[in-house]
Amino acid sequence: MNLTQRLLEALRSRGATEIFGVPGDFALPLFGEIERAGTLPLYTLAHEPAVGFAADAAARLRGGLGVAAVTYGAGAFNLVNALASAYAERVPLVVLSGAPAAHEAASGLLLHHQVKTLDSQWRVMAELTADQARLDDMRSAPQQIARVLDCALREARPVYLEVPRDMPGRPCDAVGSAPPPEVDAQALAACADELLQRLRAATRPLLMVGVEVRRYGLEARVAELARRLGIPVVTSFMGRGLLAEQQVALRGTYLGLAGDAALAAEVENSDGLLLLGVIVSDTNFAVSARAIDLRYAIQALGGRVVMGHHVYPELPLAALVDALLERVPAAPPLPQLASATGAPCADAAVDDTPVQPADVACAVNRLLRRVGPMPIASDVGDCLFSAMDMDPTALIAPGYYATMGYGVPAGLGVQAATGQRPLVLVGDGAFQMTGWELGNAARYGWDPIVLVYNNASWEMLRAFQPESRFNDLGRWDFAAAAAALGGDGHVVRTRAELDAALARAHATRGRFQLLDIRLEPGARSPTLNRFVQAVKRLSGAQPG
Ligand code: S1T
Ligand code: MG
Repeated sequence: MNLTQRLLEALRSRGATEIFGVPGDFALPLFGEIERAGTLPLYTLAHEPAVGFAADAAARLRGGLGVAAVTYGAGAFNLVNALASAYAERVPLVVLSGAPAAHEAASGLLLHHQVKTLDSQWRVMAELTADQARLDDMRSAPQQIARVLDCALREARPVYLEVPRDMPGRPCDAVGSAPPPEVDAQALAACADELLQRLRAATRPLLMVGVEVRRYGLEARVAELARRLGIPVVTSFMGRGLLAEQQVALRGTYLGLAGDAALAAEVENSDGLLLLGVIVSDTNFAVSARAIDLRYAIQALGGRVVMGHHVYPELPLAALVDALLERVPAAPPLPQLASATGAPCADAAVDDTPVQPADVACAVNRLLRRVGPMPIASDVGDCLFSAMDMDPTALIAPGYYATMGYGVPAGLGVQAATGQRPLVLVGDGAFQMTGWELGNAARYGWDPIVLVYNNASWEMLRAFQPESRFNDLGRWDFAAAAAALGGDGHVVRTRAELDAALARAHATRGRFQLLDIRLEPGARSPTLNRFVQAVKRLSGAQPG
């Protein structure tokens, strides 16, 4: 078997179920071998940012590795922003890049796609990945592949494999799998005992779950721990949707001053705040009414546990959760819990009232309460804030790195990787960046339902700088564009039109459905309004 076949086997055995890519001459041999092998389906998209976002989404929702394949230079550098997002948000994304063959590198000529030196790309990729390898020697390739792929899963970070174009067909030995690093049993026991002692000493203990709980496939075990601890459970902003399908008494999502005041007070006043897999970022904690003194919190993130002035390094989250479960007796089964819901929406009449972002959340809640859960891929913008009022369901979004352009490619990646039909939430500005990728849906049989929050504006920016005219985008007619891309467009102006269009879209399979929701410029979700007020208040600016 050749290098590519071995690489594909190793990727599949670590959870990869497809490859997204855009080829180029330095990657043609690699793409050709991938297509010939057929081990993993190869989905080419229009532009490398979408390749990265789709592979990211596949990894986030399905678990295991996401795979993005690109050509050297122009392709790989186009991928940088999506790769940076994956690094920041702890996603095990594998980048496969073609590269010049050794004899070409030695030609003495400047090669096309070359930047400063032939290693410029390697250096940029090294800054955005947890490990890298150049597969130019078949004696070391199997061990390099195992080391790099196992690192991606262990660290929940992207990694980089460079494949010179004379290598993909070379005979290669099988790729083994390095055993996971030993965990220090004594340190783990000491840590678990101290953590439980702190929780028992607290009068207001509380558990907050974050992205690592999903990255390491721990939702069921963390839900069991939550039940056994019997303490309130919330998710971080980025962790919205976690435990949604688990029987846990979930209070909701912590949004500080931008969210539910009572829930925020519980978090901010807790004297035993246990943060499991929560990225301590401004988007998770910046708009706190009362600065949470994290020195008194218990933080388990990135393979280490910090409580007070004690640091326990090299303790994987899975090992910690299992050690805690061993120490906390099973709880009596909970009565059937009403799952946490989003906005009540009881009073939202479905009538000819002009549609607002809050109405979108209510309409989605009504749909999903009728048809059952659907995964949601959200872009950055008010659409993500409005998702906070939707009933918790599997939600993926770059809530911390906050890059636009994620939503549509991520929806395609979700359907490719899981077969589940997604809802995509995206603003008009973000849709202008990568919405065009919907043109690929038909050839792969994908049919996402895309909700475009068309407010003719970069509204999030206008919220902070209303005087700037550059936030006016003009009204693009996305519904009209849908047909050209192989889908169905629905113009929505009122609440009644929204419900009807959602029902029609859900009933239509085999073609993507695009709801072009015509919002008035300035129309914002309640959560975005509270977020803006909170940021202005905390920064001392006059609330607008
Ligand atoms: N470019 C990229 C790739 N990502 C970004 N996050 C930005 C620029 C900055 C930015 C925002 S929010 C925003 C921009 C340009 C406007 C989003 O407009 P739209 O998609 O229409 O959504 P909405 O109208 O709901 O705001 C973040 C804050 O940095
Ligand atoms: Mg907009």
